[in-house]
This record gives sequence, structure tokens and C-alpha cells, in this order.
Amino acid sequence: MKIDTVTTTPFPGQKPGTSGLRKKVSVFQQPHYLENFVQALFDTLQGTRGKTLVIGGDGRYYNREAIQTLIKMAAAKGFGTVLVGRDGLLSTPAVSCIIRKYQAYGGIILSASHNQGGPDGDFGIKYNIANGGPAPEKVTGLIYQNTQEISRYLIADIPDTPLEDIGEFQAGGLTVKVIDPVEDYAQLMESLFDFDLIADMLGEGVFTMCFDAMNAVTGPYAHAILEDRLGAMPGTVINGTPLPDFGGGHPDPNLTYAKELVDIMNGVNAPDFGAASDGDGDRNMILGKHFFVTPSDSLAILAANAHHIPGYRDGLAGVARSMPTSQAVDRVAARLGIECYETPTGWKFFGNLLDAGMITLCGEESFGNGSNHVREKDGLWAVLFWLNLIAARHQSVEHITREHWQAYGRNFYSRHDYEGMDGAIAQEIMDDLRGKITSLTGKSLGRYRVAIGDDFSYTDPVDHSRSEGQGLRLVFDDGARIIFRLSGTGSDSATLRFYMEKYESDPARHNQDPQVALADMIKIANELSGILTRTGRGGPTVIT
Ligand code: G16
Repeated sequence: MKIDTVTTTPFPGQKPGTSGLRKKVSVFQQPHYLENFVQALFDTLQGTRGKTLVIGGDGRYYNREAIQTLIKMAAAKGFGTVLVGRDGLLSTPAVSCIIRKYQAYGGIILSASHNQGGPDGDFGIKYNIANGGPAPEKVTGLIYQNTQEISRYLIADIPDTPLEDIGEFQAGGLTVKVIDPVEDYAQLMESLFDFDLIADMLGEGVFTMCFDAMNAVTGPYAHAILEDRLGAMPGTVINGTPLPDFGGGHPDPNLTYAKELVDIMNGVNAPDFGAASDGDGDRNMILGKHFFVTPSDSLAILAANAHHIPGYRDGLAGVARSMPTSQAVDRVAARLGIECYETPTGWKFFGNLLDAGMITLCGEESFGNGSNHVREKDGLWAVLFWLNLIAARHQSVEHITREHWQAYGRNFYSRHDYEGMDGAIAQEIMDDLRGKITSLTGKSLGRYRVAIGDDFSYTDPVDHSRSEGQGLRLVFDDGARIIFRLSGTGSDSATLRFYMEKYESDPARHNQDPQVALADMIKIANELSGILTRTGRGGPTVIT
């Protein structure tokens, strides 16, 4: 096998964000751009000779080309085997599952998750380590450092690998195995959930559901698991064929971008259950008939009901949530007598807690839940968890959620996103807020008194690594909170996120619209940041 050494120079800004490197497709298409990043990654990896690397992506534009480059560079690096999904497809949770099952060295996921695709959209790359989870900050930091010093990359001079059919190919010294993207993942799901019980519910044709794969990677998984294995009616899965541009849509399962599903679930003759997943299959949105479950509530409900699910019947070791996620799950943990950890935003921060057996379930407000079955958040897993729960309790999504509020109280919660902002203005707003946040401690804002005003930092309880600057928070005396964060998953423009939360114990007040219940906090957030006057906008782009 001939290995070419190609001379190159660094590109600025190849710094992984919340979840890998995400840039415009046109940026990734520049000669050497992808190769530089991959070489910078490979230069951080020791002892890879003869080992297995998993490669897959969400099928977005440029996925196929990038995979061929990765295979050739993996061959040059001396990997022994590459496992790649047919057609280059693997959902993010499936990559995590496959890394763990086959004890691979690690995996590369080509995805920009919920960001738009197509030639004018985004592309992304992320490295996962041997536990199946996203590389921790110490690894992404090294990769970034290497990108700034890179002067050459190594690539094998071998032909492209056909990815259309399952099979095994020799590429120089490398064995490329093209695998079924669904099978290993489906087997894992079957080991966790009561498929017979769910199939009985779905097969009767009385209980109806709609799953929106948003023209992204979850389509094949949902067809195979929900329709083929569990017997849901054909047509249950909509937008189930992965398209390079996601059909022109925004594969983000929220109330704004999953509009087709939301309209179905709010329409006449709405199905009993609705769910959607994102570009790479790790997010989920859960809906009942005319009813939305916030991701934070979903996490709390899953934790409170885990004993109904075969895979979690032995109980939960602990739970974790990202800092901006509502404190609903904290209440469940307190009642179960287990620990609840608060981590910065980013799934990578759950890895150590899961590996150490300190937590079983974890989740984030950004439509992500998961457990110790893999080291990524997992969209279809959450959907199956809910289906198993509904089948076990014989109750609707709304009933289960309202009963949860009755038992624990309701954490009213909302996130306001200001997308597509000028980066300098977004940074200026955050800098101004940071400048005054600590001095607000002890002061009154409206009828709230600030107990803590700070920039959140985290010390990992396992490896004691420290992460600073993880979001500005105002925690009020009664536990209500306002949080300001700059998103770390955008590609060019900036997104500002405001998170508002307050607790209501009185069931008589649980019916309020969260925007009404939180109106005074939203006002405080807007006034403190000056967002509307400084941007000239009438309001947020997305409200969750
Ligand atoms: C990623 C991370 C999540 C994070 C989310 C939002 O999700 O894996 O941990 O909560 O981004 O991050 P931000 O608020 O910085 O945009 P995904 O689905 O995009 O990979």
C-alpha cells in the first residue's frame, strides 16, 4: 500500500465546539480542510495499529466523499479494520453501540446534528473514544492544538470503497467491513425494552403513533424497529428516507422545525403518540395528543418510571442533567434517594459518570436523553422508553405527565433561542452580562432575590478535570433560575440561548401556559441582556 505524505498548512478555527467541529459544507470542501482535522485527530491517538475504527454519518451532503477520505487516512494510520455503515449511514447512538459491542478503538461521526444540510448547509465531524462517548475536552483540546501546528497529512493511495452493499473489502492493509447500520442497535434496544408488550399495544391498531424521522438518519432505524419488528402500522414513520439536504428542512425535533408532526399531533384525529428525531438520531421530541412534553420533564418522568422498564428494573445508580436543564429530575432523585449530578452542556460530560457507574440515566433540555446502554444521547431509545411506559401503565402521555406534576410539582420551563445573530453582538451581550452577573448576587430583580449570580464551572467528580465558563446563571432564593448561554453547535452565525425555570407546587396552577407562568422571568432576562433593543428583533427565533 502506497502512503502519500501531503504538505499542508493550518486552517484557523478548527476548534471543536459543544459536539465536534461544525462548519459550512463549503468550508469542509476546501482542499485539505477535512484531512487536516482528521490528521490532527489521528496524531493524538496512540496504539492504533491493527485496531478497529467505526465510521458513519447522518447521510448529509458531503458524507460519502468524506467517508472515502476517512477510510484512506485510517489505512495510512495503520488501523486494521474499519466498520462503516451501509451507504455511509450510522446514527450517533448506533456508532456508540457499535464501538462498545466490537470493542473498537474509537469512532468518527460525520454529522452536524440538527443543523441544516445540503450544499449550502452545515457539515461536521466528531471523534468518539473507546467507551463509545464523545471525546472529552482534554482530547478535543489536543486536536485543536494539532490543527494549529499541522504541516503534513498521510493518506493511502487506494481506490474508493463501495458502500452500497454489506460486505468486506481489502484496502491496502485495511479491512473495510460495510455493515447493516440498524442490526446491532436494534438488538440492543430489544435487550432493554419489553418488545412483546409494545408490539401488543401497537399491533392491535387501537393505539396509534406517528414518528417523524425528518428525512434524516433515523428513518431506516424507525422503519426497522417500529414498523417491521414492533408491528406499528405502515406509514407510522413519516419522512423516513435519509436525504442529503433533509428535504430542505431543519432536522431539529422541536416545536418550530418539526412543524409537520406538531400539526398532526394538534389536528383532528391526532394519533395517541408522536415523536421526532434529529439529523443524526440522538435527539427526541415527545408529544401526546395535543400535548408537548418538555425534554426536562421527559427526563424526570423516565427516571421516576424506570422500574416499569425491563432494562432498568434493578433501579438507578444516580441521574445527571446539564446545568440549563430544569430541576424536575432533581426532585425525582431526591425521592428515590439517589444522587443527581449537574454537568455543563455537552454529552461528553456524562461519560465519566456513566463509566464509573455513578449514574444510569441522564439528559439535557436540548431534546436529549440517554442511559448507560451507550455513551451518547439516544432518540429512538427515548421513544421506545415512552412506548414501553405507556404500554405498561395503560395511560396516555398527557395523563402520565400530569400525574407526574401532581406527585412532584411542576418545573415550568422555557428556552428562548436567538438564532442567526451577528457573532460580535452576541459576544458583546454575553460579555456585558458576565461583567455584572456576580454583582447581582443579593439584589432583587422584580419579585425575585438573586441567591447566586455566576459563570457556571464544573469539576468532574471522577477525573477532577475543571471546565470554566459554562453559562451565566442567576439562581433565585426560591430555586427559580435564568441562564444565558452562547450555543456551541452553530457553524458561522451565533445563537444566544436564554433558559427560564420556576417551580410550582400547586396543582391548580399546573395548567398555565409556560410563557405566561414565566412571563416575569422572561421580562427580566430580556431587560438584563437588552436583547430586543440591541438586535432590533421582535422576539426569539425558537421558543421551546
Ligand atoms: C449537542 C450536544 C448536547 C448539547 C446540544 C446543544 O447536541 O451533544 O450535549 O446540549 O448540542 O448545545 P448548544 O446549546 O451548545 O448548541 P447535538 O444533538 O447537536 O449533537
